[in-house]
Amino acid sequence: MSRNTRIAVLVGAVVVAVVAFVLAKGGSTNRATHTSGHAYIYIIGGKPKGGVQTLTYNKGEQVLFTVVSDVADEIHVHGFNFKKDVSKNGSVSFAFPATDQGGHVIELEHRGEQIANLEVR
Ligand SMILES: [Cu+2]
Repeated sequence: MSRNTRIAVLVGAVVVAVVAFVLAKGGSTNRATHTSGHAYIYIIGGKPKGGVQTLTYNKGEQVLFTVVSDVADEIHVHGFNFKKDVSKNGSVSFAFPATDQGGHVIELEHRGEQIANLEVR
C-alpha cells in the first residue's frame, strides 16, 4: 500500500465509524413510530416498552390501539379526552376517528406517565 492509499483507508474507516455512531445514536434517541393500522403499547413496570412511541394517523383514518399493561391504571388520551381503566395484566383498546390534527399525549393517568404520542396529520 502506498502512503496515500493507507491514508485513504484510514479516512474511510473513520467515516464508517462516525456514520455507525451517528446511526446508533439516532436509533436510540428516535422514538419508534407506528403509522396507521392497529398499534400495540406494552407497559412493563409502569413504563412503555421500547420508550414512548409515536402513533401516526392521517386525519380521517381510524385510530386503533391496544394497551397491554402489567399495572392497573387509567389510560387517558389527551386532546380527544378518552379515558378507560386497565387492570393489572389486562389490556384495553381504543378505536375512534382521527379528527383532531396535532400531537396528543397518551398517558397512564394516575402515574402521570406518558406511554405514547398520538400524532394526527
Ligand atoms: Cu391525562
